[in-house]
Amino acid sequence: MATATGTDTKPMKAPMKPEDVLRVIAAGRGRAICVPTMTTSPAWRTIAPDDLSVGCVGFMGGASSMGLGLALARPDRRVIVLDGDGSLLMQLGSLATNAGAAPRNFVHLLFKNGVYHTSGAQGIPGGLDVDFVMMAKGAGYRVVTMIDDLEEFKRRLPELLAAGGPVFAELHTGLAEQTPMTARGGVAFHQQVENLRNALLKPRAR
Ligand SMILES: Cc1ncc(C[n+]2csc(CCOP(=O)(O)OP(=O)(O)O)c2C)c(N)n1
Ligand SMILES: [Mg+2]
Repeated sequence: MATATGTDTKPMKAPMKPEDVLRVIAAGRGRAICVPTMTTSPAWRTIAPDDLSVGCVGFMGGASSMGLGLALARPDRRVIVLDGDGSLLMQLGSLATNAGAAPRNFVHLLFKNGVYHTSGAQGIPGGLDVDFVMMAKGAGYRVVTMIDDLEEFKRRLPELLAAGGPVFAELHTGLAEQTPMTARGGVAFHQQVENLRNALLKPRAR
């Protein structure tokens, strides 16, 4: 129990910078299809400006469903979803859908910042206390974990990407430098889909 003096509380660990986390993913993803959403979107299009990503902007909680469809359609490719905590909370049932479909090539990375940053940083219900790892495990994901340290993330990402999914990792991250509201633009959704389709149709060329 916390006290006014805070003497019996654990020291707070500084959250990882989301941009640093994204750079580690970009370096280790190989040919994986990536599905960023919310505050991962603006940074991802700078860090990984390729044709193998398709952003989920606007439909909260839809990123992992889009990733699931891609993973089922292309079992030869790994699919990495870069999700937001408020978004996932809005579509919690998607955890059971993803786990039930059991795609071995599906990696769900949750950027847990405790707020709806994109819409003004209002606190999400439960804030940072919501345990998404337990929820994913309860839903039936095969591999679940929490990571709050960048060096550990660097070390463990290859193992998470090689594991038989569905894989879920709750990443403790701070606020991104940009949101889709402060950094508008990027490639239109229909064009991203077209680019991804073209890239996937000639896998040997990539
Ligand atoms: C159904 C629905 N309700 C509200 C919104 C408005 N909205 C857009 S982004 C956002 C917050 C997203 O928060 P989170 O998923 O935690 O991502 P973060 O911005 O923190 O990266 C909200 C409330 C929306 N797009 N869809
Ligand atoms: Mg959030």
